[in-house]
Amino acid sequence: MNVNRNISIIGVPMDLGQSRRGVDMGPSAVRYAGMKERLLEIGYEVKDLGDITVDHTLDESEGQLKNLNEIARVSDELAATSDGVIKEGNFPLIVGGDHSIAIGSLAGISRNYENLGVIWYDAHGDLNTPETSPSGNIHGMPLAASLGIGHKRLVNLYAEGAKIKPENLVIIGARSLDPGEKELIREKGIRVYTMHEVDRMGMPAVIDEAIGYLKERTDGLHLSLDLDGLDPSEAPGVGTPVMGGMTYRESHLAMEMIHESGMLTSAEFVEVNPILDDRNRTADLAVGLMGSLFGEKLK
Ligand code: 4U7
Ligand code: MN
Ligand code: MN
Ligand code: MN
Repeated sequence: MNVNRNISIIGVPMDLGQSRRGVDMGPSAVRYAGMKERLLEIGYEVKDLGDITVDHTLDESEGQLKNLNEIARVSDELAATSDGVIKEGNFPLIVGGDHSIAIGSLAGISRNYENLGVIWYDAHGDLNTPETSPSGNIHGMPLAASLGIGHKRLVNLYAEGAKIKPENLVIIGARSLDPGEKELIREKGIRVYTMHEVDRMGMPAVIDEAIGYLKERTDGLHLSLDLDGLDPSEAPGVGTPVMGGMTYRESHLAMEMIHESGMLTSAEFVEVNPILDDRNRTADLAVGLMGSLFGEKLK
């Protein structure tokens, strides 16, 4: 399998999945940091499909779930758009927005594979349900919803039931897991490389093992990269920073190795918040990581 040479960018200016305003400006910040130019420079055909419309004036909660209706509506549109991009033979590159958008991207992308593999690069597990969530914020729930666990509006989005299988998922960089998330990880036997494993094994062994594991069982690979997976000293522009994260070099190496695997079929970069950032540093970082992920040559 070779990396698709035709990339379609989809912006999702969503900030309803969490409580820090400003992450809706993530797609603009990443565009401003030169995403398209960087990919063109490497030699890809790049089409920017623009942003999906998000209505931020809506502010409703359904029980424990904040802004459920508008998040579900946007997710449905994102699912259809990403599904369409793959059906046209292009590579969907989704830019957020908060991580709740992964519910829509995975719903649309997974339609095209029997066994979609997912690498979830994040400080968090995003495996909460309305019952286990300490915050009611949907950006802490997309992975659970995609596994078929949680509110039925999110679980049955775009298609009935689970979109991915727990054995096709690898979480990398976790260092803030809530009690309910830990329970779910144990119950489903989800493969998680916490910061402990990243420190002990080193990033090369983590990625080698993750890729080897996914290669055997999957027919597509989606990377969902939450910028808070990196250390806040390097990615300050995120809403839920957690100390002790992956470094700039570790993250670039991870991207380079994922590229080398030739397995990647879709990707998303989320949680860039320019209001909390230091002169667009986190958006610049995201674009640099895209360079490595898409095979930019160092020499
Ligand atoms: B992100 C949290 F409680 N687990 O559910 C929650 F710590 O997409 C944080 O990874 C979720 O940034 C973070 O609210 C979601 C919290
Ligand atoms: Mn996170
Ligand atoms: Mn996340
Ligand atoms: Mn966050």
